[in-house]
Amino acid sequence: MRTAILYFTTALLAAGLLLTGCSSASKTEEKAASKPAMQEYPMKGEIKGLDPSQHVATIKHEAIDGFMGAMTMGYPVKDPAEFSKIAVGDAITATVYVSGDDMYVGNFQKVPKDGAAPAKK
Ligand SMILES: [Cu+2]
Repeated sequence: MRTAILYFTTALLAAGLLLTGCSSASKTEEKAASKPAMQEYPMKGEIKGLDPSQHVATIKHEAIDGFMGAMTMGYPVKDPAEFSKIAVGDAITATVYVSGDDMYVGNFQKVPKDGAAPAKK
């Protein structure tokens, strides 16, 4: 029982750390919209870790235009179907969904690692 509580506390702390990771970056964009509309940002990166119990994917991602710089951080993946699509080591593109303080990632697409990814024009 004690270990379960410890684990839960640890998970809460970890979640808190994850959320503070990008809060400052996202806050700067806001103020304009009083009602938090759903924003979508394209993401490109690599899956570095998966936490199936929390449905959090640690993603090393490139800079996300208008949202945050390149970094490695944990992102909640709300849709179980999306979470099951990805594995550690996958190169992916995805969409970051942001609404107010809520943020999660979905729309995962695997990218071939051979550099065969479609070039941006
Ligand atoms: Cu971040």
